[in-house]
Amino acid sequence: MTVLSSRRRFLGAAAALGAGCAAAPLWAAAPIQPGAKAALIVVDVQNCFVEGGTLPVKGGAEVVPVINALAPKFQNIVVTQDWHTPGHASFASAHSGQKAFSSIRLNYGDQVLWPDHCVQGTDDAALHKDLQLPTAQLIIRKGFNKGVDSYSAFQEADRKTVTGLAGYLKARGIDTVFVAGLATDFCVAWTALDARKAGFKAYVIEDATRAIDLNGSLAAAWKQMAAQGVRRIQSGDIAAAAG
Ligand code: VGL
Ligand code: ZN
Repeated sequence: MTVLSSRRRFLGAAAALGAGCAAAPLWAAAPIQPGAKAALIVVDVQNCFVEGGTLPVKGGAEVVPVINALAPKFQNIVVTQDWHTPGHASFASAHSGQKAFSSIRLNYGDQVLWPDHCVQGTDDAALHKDLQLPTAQLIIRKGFNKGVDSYSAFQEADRKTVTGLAGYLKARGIDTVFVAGLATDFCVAWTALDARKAGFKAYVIEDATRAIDLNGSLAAAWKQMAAQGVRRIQSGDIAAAAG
């Protein structure tokens, strides 16, 4: 459409409606209304990933009120927890001479090495205390195989072992996922990308995430997500709960 014809259409619509009667500006995109076939996936909003935790993400706790406000707009909510064994293969401490935030090659591919974090059953691995998701239906724990990491809520880093989440969502007739939580460039991005691979429509709600941003990982993640059809939105793009 040319600029001229779109402007004519806009002016025509404004004139037809008359001044002052439209609640939203005519040029705003229609809000997204998550229905029965949509699920909110709240990724790893755990003590380990906020200030005072073992792998704090800058501003991590700021996603909590945003996610709490989104929750009533969804009929389906899935929560994930990073849930590692002690001595997990993703921990730098499990590899002699290796430092956190470096990378090594494991049998399934490249692995970033992290500080020990989110160990099963510890307070560090618990969900953030202010997270209010009373209607959440499923908690997926991931990264519990000692030798394999799992950023994604769908599939472990060996790219073979599944968590069962795709089957669960499909069995319940869900075809669209909205991903929020921590961290944008690791567990959120891998979850959204695997959702696409499994055939779901996928949105990432940017202001409901915070990133680690290691060596340009955040920009790389957004680029990869765009290429795979993951849509980047803001929490304000989602409509209030119906009814
Ligand atoms: C995550 C690094 C290591 C995440 C989990 O939740 O994004 N990042 N484990
Ligand atoms: Zn982890």
